[in-house]
Amino acid sequence: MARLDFCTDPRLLPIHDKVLAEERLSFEDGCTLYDTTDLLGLGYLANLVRERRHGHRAYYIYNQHLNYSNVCVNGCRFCAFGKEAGDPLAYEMTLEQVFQKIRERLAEPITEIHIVGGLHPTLPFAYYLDMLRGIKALRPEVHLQAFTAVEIAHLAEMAGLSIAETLAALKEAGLGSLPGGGAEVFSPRIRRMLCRKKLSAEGWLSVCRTAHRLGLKTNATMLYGHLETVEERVDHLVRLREAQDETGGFVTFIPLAFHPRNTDLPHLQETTGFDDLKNLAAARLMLDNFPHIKAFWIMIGPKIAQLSLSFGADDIDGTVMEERITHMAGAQTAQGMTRGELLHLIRQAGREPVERDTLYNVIPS
Ligand code: V47
Repeated sequence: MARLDFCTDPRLLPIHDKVLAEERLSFEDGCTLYDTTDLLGLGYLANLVRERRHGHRAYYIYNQHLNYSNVCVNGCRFCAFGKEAGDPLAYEMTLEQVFQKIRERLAEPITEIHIVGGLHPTLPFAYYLDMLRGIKALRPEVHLQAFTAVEIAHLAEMAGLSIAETLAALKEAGLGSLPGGGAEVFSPRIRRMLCRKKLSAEGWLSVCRTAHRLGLKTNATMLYGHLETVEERVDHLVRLREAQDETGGFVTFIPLAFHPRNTDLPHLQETTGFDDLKNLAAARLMLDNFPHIKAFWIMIGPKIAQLSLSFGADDIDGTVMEERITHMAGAQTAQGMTRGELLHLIRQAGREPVERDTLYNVIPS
């Protein structure tokens, strides 16, 4: 067994051997990664994998988030964004308002529009198709990363189409890939407690498999820091790893830090920097078949996102510009960052900034 002099948790040593041998980590290993308090030992292991895959590169993207409506029939208890129709805080953008958001930033070198909303009870399928077509008409070169697997299942139901037919129609209208939201934690116990009406884990994975089969890449997320156990976190990662073995269609994994304000769980504490880094590092080590691990700075703050570039993450997301889901739940981060701010964070961490598009093609500077 190799020695790591700074490692204070001997349980990490056999895992270190596996990492060096590029051997897959087990469910039990995953539990150890979450259980340890040896953050530096854990980070060292995750950084071995991160640098093996990506060297010193740290990716960022010039993107724009668009949350077209928060009207939602699901009523998830962890969510402060979704509102019932008629709620004073409910909103929905007309297509003209959506297009105006895009027009306002036409002068900026945006390569991705990231679109997520609630499960709206009445908006017709044509609204979504026309949204994609209209944005493409304004910005033909942009990649549309739109609608989580949960929204896709809802649209299919509204349109009376199969998942494959729904995705094919959206792709035809300009859809480029799916964001990773809606996965939450796959555990049926958590879904029963927190998001009873939401698409099941099997349903979420099935939409992703169908998307992959149609040539659409997707991301994956895990919402952590609420009522989930360590075992439920590891189970979530293992199930994603198995799905990725089958299709290879996942691009990035993004752990999402729970924000409690204005939710049904306001008594819960915010996640800590320690747990944020642990989640990124454990994901890098467990998800050996995921190309990228993203630190979403909006949720964990720019400073932890910067540190995470040495704890497994190779991507820091991007400019974002306007975000509602986390900010309605009390996020104190800014609404967006400039390219200059992103470059500063990455360079100060000793990494080499690389601008990418959604599918990680490098954008020459
Ligand atoms: O699915 C909801 C989460 C997700 C809260 O694919 C919350 O690159 C924290 O999926 N506190 C939507 N999180 C956002 C999302 C996403 C974000 C960034 C990048 C990508 C990507 C995807 O936000 C939801 C849910 O899991 N969420 N409420 C909350 N209170």
